[in-house]
Amino acid sequence: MSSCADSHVNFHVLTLFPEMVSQGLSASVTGRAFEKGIISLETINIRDYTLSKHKKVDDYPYGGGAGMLMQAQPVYDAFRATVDRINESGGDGEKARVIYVTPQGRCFRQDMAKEFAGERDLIFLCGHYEGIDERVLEEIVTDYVSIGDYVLTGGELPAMVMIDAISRMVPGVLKNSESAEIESFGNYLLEYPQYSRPEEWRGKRVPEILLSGNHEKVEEWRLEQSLERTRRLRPELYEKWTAENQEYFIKKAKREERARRKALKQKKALGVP
Ligand code: 21W
Repeated sequence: MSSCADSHVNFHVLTLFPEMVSQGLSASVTGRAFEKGIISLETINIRDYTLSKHKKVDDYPYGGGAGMLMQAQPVYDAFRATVDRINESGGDGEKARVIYVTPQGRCFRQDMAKEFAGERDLIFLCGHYEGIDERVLEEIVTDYVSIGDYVLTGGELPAMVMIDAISRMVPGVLKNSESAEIESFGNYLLEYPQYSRPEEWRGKRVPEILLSGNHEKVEEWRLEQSLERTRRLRPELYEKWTAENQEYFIKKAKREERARRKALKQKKALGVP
């Protein structure tokens, strides 16, 4: 648990398909962050650690049933080698979180991404076939995490999804302006609609307020849009936001009350009944 200011995160991925993971993350934002050295990625091919003559890493499940299981030995030895490498690089491999990506895990969320972004080393274990021998999981895994209730063919895509989400929480990966914005909404609200040139496209105009140059009014409009969308599409997120931002509605009610009084005063002054 080291969440220091320059929190570099080293990702270590144990997998049978290392090139899938490294290639998938080499583009775009994560790719640039690897190049800049803000985060690092090491893939460990579990097959490289098999002791079997034919490089076999799977076998039949005891008790019968469909499909094959990844055996404990190659997974464990790949893990030990990773721990050793972390220790050699000045970290504490024994204390590193080991995330097993599995449909049986806790569902991955933004708060978990933020928490993992504070770690120095994260070891991801990707399963294939029907799963992994339970005994090695008991021995090495600290966190069981899923990305949602649908069935995939392996854990590589979930690991990539999590690494992507964790990476953008690491200071320096995103441009400062982008990351500040995320924090201010606490991730509870959906995004407001956005527009770029031209001002009119297929008869549809950009909302006038966005062309006004009144930054304060624009921010107010965007927040209202976000709130309205969230209330309509994700009521449970909306409830969370309102519970934590009661002062927003109090301020808004006061602002509206002031505006009402002012209008009333003006009417009276003009002698409107
Ligand atoms: C899917 C592996 C189904 C095994 C016990 C007895 C990682 C994933 C995965 C996968 C099975 C995630 C069984 C959302 C996902 C993943 C591959 C079936 C059969 N178990 N998040 N029989 N969805 N999926 N197990 O699929 O590895 S995180």
